[in-house]
Amino acid sequence: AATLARAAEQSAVTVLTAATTHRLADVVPAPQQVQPDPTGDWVLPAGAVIVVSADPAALAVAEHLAELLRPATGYPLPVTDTAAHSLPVADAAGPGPVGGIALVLDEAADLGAEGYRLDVAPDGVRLTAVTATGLFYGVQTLRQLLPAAIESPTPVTEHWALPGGTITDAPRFPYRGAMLDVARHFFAVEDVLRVIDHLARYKLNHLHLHLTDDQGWRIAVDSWPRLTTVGGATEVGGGPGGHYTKTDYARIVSYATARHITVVPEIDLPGHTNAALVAYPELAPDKIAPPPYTGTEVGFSYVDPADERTYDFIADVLGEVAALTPGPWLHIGGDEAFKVTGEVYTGFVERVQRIVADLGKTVVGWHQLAPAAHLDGRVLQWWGTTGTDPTTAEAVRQGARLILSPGNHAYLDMKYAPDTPIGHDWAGLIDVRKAYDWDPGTHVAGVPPEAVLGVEAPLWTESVTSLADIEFLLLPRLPAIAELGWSTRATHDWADFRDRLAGQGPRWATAGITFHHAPDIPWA
Ligand code: TNX
Repeated sequence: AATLARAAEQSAVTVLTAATTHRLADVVPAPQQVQPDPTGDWVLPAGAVIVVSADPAALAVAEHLAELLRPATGYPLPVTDTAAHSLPVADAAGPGPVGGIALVLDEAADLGAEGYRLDVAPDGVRLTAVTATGLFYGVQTLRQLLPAAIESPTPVTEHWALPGGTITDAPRFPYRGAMLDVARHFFAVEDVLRVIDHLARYKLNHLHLHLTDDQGWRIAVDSWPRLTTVGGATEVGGGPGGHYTKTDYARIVSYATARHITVVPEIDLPGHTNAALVAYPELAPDKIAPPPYTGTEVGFSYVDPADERTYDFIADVLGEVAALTPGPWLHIGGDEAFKVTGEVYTGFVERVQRIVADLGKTVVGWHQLAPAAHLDGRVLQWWGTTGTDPTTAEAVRQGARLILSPGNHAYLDMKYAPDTPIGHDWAGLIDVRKAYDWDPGTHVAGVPPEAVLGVEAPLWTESVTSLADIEFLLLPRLPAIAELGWSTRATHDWADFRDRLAGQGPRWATAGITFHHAPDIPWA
């Protein structure tokens, strides 16, 4: 009788599994290779353990996984490293621990620096990667394969089933980012951390912070304190503005680092500098402080390119920002400096590029930097809407690499549709399909795929005043850009993407994340 009862129980479990298990391919961004094994489904038991290779970075990823799974499951999910644990996870070819999740670092695995393999079998789950970063991406995939209820902040009763099989995955491009403009409207550290969470879900690895603009200066610089006390006290629409102390910025950087995300700070020069000029009129061409600016026009302000003091200022600012920033990049803007033209502009940019290089950092700038002389390693960020610019193509021929942020596909401040309550339309309307249907590898004429470092989705915030606004514009388009950065072109398919994206809706809803119920997505 006991045997019969157990058989009945098992078949009930099987039925439930069939009803609640996702397809192994239901992941955004699309994984490179998916081999489902319908006999391999696994259910996370209450007593599951997470076992991890004895390595501090891998251990941190295992803890991150446990923290993602504990709130909804209510399970303890203890984390132990293999040195302290007897389960046979060191054998990379063998099965995972019975009833557990193994995170295995394997230097010999053929998975690349960011790749991972996920094996789900009836006796457990094994994640394998060469680096902790690869494990982190595997964790994001694992999370998406659990029922949407896993996003609940409080315990729920669920059958925590995972679909059986193997995923082998790695990114197409090394640079996958999003930008948040904290200058037009200021956003608290907590909001930025939440944006970082959204990036991490979709395997983005760069957060570009647009820290300075006409309407506000947002990062503390000890040697020029009025930048924040005066320059930080304004924003679009006349609100109070704000700024990040060095401690605030360090918090953002460390939160990002823990999620394998590199912060790219932007100090926009020589234009977009009204807030700095209000604080330090000596930087202004006429040495007269302009009035604070809280409107949304562009292109009127600039620091004096003819005054040596300007370059002292820039060296001080970039020096302090570089010292706070562990990542390799310093973004120097360079866009819309309409009043600094020709040789004055290129001469200015060339000097600033040198300052960045002397600080040991790599220059990133908007593609307006293109006519300035090449400097080794420099990266241009394409925000054009036409797909052609001979000057940019020439800069690439000289060795510049390109980050793709085409205004008419990747600008998350563009409206979805004419009736979108916030956003702009100067680069056109961007519905989800428009955000998805382009190829970063071939988008700009004369720029070969090898010169493309990756993609970035910028969010300008002239019309954005709250975290809910940010999320509304980010979701569901950010995953589209993330997929273009991560997934191999062979997986590109609108109908398939649309269906996978639909499955994200219940996750966001469960997690309390705002999103646009875009009509082109068949929301689950
Ligand atoms: C252009 S894109 C800008 C920003 C604005 C944005 C609004 C770029 C490099 N400059 O200053 O915020 O358009 O969409």
